[in-house]
Amino acid sequence: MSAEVTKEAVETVLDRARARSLLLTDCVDDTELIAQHSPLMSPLVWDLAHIGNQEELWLVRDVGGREPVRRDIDDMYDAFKHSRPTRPELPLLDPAESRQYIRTVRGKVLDVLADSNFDGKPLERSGFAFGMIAQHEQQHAESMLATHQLRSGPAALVATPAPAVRRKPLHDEVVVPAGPFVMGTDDEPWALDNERTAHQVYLGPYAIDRFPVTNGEFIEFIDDGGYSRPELWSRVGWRHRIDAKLTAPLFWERDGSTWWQRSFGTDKPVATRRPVVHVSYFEAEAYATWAGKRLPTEAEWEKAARWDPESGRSRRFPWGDDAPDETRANLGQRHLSPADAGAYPDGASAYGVQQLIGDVWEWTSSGFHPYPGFHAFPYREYSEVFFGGDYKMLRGGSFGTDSVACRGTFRNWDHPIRRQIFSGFRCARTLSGHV
Ligand code: AVJ
Ligand code: FE
Repeated sequence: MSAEVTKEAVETVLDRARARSLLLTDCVDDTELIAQHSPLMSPLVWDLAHIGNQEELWLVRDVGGREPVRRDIDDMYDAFKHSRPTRPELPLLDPAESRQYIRTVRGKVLDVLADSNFDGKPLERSGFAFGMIAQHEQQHAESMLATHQLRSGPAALVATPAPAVRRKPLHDEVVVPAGPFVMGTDDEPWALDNERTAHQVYLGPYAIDRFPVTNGEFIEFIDDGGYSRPELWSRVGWRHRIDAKLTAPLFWERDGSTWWQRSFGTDKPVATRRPVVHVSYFEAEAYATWAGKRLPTEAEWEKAARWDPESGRSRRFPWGDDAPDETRANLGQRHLSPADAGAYPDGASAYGVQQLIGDVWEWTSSGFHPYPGFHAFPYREYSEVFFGGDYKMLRGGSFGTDSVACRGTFRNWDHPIRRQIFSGFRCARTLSGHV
């Protein structure tokens, strides 16, 4: 979004989010919508009505000051009151009721939008509350996509294959010289509370991989005994590797000398030139150690992605300030996998780092902490209650992230053991001396 956010633009992103939620829930039958496909995920029908409930709370009631549509269901769709494994036992709205509910809410929201004053109170300024709700729906759509990947049973989703690159990418890194840069933002209209405020950070010299680590590279780590060498793993990481019996990324299976990967209901040989996906933080960390490197910090990731040393300012996206499109990043479930390393040269950052936005969420070594001047907005439960917890930050978005919920400043987080998300990584290393 540029500084001038129009109501047409708001309607476009709300429509796009809704079309995707419906696509993800209309492609399977009611039994599949009600089922819990993994204890890590909600039933799809819970996500669907939860999307509508958040929209009702913030846009119909708070911004619009209108009468509640269904106050009686607030408790059931409050993520903090019911943990994921317990959600199937709730007397949830059934699929037809859920669809009806979100349709009713959306009708009222379009009415509220027409009346809203984008220059008014903070929640409505630049359409923030509407943007927040569009991002919320898209975040749940990405979770629903992860649920689809966990489903057993035949493929329900279709998409064109992600772009391929003939040439094998070089093991290649980019040097980022020492110096300050501006992290976070004050003027991105739909930035969430944890992306604020803009502040200067000084970093020493480092190198960062030009591309995310690929499946082919990850296989070299496996073949070199990566999963059986405790010295490559952190203490907690190795503990987890043993307890969870990790031997390869999630959804991988070996057949003789060939690695196979289950992807949205279809088995395919692992595509060696694509970024590795479905690895935990601990696996990423072990790989980096094996490679003689480490994971980047959040600040290192963001400087490589946003800082333009020539103009001395941070960009909204690696390539500049323009919104993502299909020539620059693999986003929005346009493809159902990451694209080959090197597939988006036009998405390169000022330093020449590629595929920072889209393809895979990238693990960083940083925990979740507020930036200077943080204040919870509009609710503590989006970010603040997670600060200091057992989380690692992920950056850049995946092939399953919509562009409304992805930008150079966007911060995601999860537990370091998680790998049902579309998580990969790239490596970095400290450089010594003057660069
Ligand atoms: C920011 C992706 C970790 O999905 O748990 C959705 C986003 N917050 N509903 C999540 C979110 C409330 C959140 N993440
Ligand atoms: Fe939510």
